Amino acid sequence: MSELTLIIGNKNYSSWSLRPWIFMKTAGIEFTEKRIALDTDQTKAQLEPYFSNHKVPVLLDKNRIIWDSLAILEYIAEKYPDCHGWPADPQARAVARSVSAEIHSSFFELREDLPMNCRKKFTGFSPSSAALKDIDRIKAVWKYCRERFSQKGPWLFGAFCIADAMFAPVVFRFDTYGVLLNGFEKEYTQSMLSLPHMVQWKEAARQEKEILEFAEIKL
Ligand SMILES: N[C@@H](CCC(=O)N[C@@H](CS)C(=O)NCC(=O)O)C(=O)O
Repeated sequence: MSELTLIIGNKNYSSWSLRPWIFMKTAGIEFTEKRIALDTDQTKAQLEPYFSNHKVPVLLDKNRIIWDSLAILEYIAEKYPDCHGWPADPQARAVARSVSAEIHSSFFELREDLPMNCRKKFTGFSPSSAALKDIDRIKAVWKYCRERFSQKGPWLFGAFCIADAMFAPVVFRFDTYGVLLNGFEKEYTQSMLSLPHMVQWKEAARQEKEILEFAEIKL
C-alpha cells in the first residue's frame, strides 16, 4: 500500500478533489484513493478525523494531515522535487503561483453558475454576465501564460504543472456547459480532456449513482 492516501469527494462533482488527484496521477505519484460521498448523513462523521472543516480533498502522509487542494499540491511539490510541481524558471514559477492562487481564491460566479458536473453535457446554456466575466478572465489568464511561457509544450507553462491541475476542473465545466472557445483555448481544453487520467476520472464519475441536487443546473 502506498504511504499516501488522498481523500476525495464524488468524482462527478468535487472539483477541488480533482486538482491534487490529476496532478499526482499525471506525475506518476502513487497513492491510495479514498472516496467519501458528499452531502450524505455520514459525510460529516467520515471527515471528522481530518480537521479539514469536513471538506475534501485531504492528503494523509503517515501521521500528517494536509487539507486544501493548493496546500496539498504545494506539499507534493516539496516532497517530490522531481515531479515538476512548478516551472523551473523563476519568472514562470512566479506567474504559475499567481494564476494558481487566483483560480483558488476567485471566480465565484463561475463556480455558482457552472458547477462541475462531468457526466452532463448541455447545449444552449447561456452563462450569466457575471459568470461570463469570470470566463473571460480565465481565457485571458490562459492567453497570458501560453504566449509567454508555453514554447515547449501544450500546457500553460510548457510541461504539465500545478497551475494546469488547478485549472483542470474549469476545463470540465467549460466542456459540460458548452462554453465557446477559440483557437488555443480549444487546443488547451482538448489537451486536458484527452489526458488519460482525465478520461479515467470522467468515466468513474459516470459510474457514480449519487445526485447532488444543488449542483444540478436546470435549463
Ligand atoms: N478551499 C478548499 C475547498 C474545499 C471544498 O470546498 N470542498 C468541497 C468539495 S469540492 C467540500 O468538501 N464540500 C463539502 C461541504 O462543504 O460540506 C480546497 O481547495 O480544498
